[in-house]
Amino acid sequence: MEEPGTVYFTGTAGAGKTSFVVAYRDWLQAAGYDVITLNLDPGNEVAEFEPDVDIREWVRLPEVMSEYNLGPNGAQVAAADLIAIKIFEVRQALEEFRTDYILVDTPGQVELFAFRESSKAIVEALSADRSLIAFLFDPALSRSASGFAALLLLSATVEFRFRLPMLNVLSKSDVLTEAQVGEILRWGEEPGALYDAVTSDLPTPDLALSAELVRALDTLAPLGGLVPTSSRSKTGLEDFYRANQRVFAGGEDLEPSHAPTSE
Ligand SMILES: Nc1nc2c(ncn2[C@@H]2O[C@H](COP(=O)(O)OP(=O)(O)O)[C@@H](O)[C@H]2O)c(=O)[nH]1
Ligand SMILES: [Mg+2]
Repeated sequence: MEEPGTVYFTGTAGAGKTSFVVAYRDWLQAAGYDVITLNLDPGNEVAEFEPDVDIREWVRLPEVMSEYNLGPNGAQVAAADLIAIKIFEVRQALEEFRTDYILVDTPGQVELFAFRESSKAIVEALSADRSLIAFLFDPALSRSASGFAALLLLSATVEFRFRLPMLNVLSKSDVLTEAQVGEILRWGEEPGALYDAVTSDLPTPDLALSAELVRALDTLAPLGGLVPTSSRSKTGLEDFYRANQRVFAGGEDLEPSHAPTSE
């Protein structure tokens, strides 16, 4: 059997990672694919999310806090390194499943995933060829041009750190109007439009900085299309799936392992 495709979900706290993992798992299952979920967030508290493999079996935030006498933030940082120590046990647990897809929910705070050396070790230990990172753009930040530009930089930072294929996702798009979604997509496609919007956003625009920033974005993050999705209204999931396939199979659609056939 082919190695499963592994999708890591990252983005700022509250961007909708856990909800997206749940919605996308359900979509893949309904489409006939085998999919399992892995929770790597030791602080995950979304009740509807029952991951198949859960890091909390090995690393629990309250226990890290009391054992090392740390507050919640310190405990998150310590936990990120403790996860790396347990990662081969996590991999063994994953290997007990035969599956097409592994969806990985990552720690709530993007910096714990993007900036800890241990995260790179985790990703290397868990998956080889067929993996990608989905970076979720929170609509609350993406609505303003400067917020969107900042997220583009963050997404580029994640790509720079992991050197894995990236898919940028506009999450919770149900909270935006169609016009807002259209504007955000345009910022992603036309750096000039983003530049104009960023500079008109700022009360005293630092034009030189903004211009350099937009140039950097243009070269760093040629955004291969931002995919608007909503876990609440279950939209964009098929588009996201197709984008996954373009990464995993070079554009070819995989046969679902037990999908109902049309005959
Ligand atoms: N309107 C709307 N809210 C969402 C959607 N996805 C998640 N949320 C809400 O956004 C908040 C954060 O979601 P969560 O999945 O926990 O984000 P995470 O911190 O990135 O894992 C929760 O209150 C969710 O109910 C969505 O597609 N639409
Ligand atoms: Mg979460």
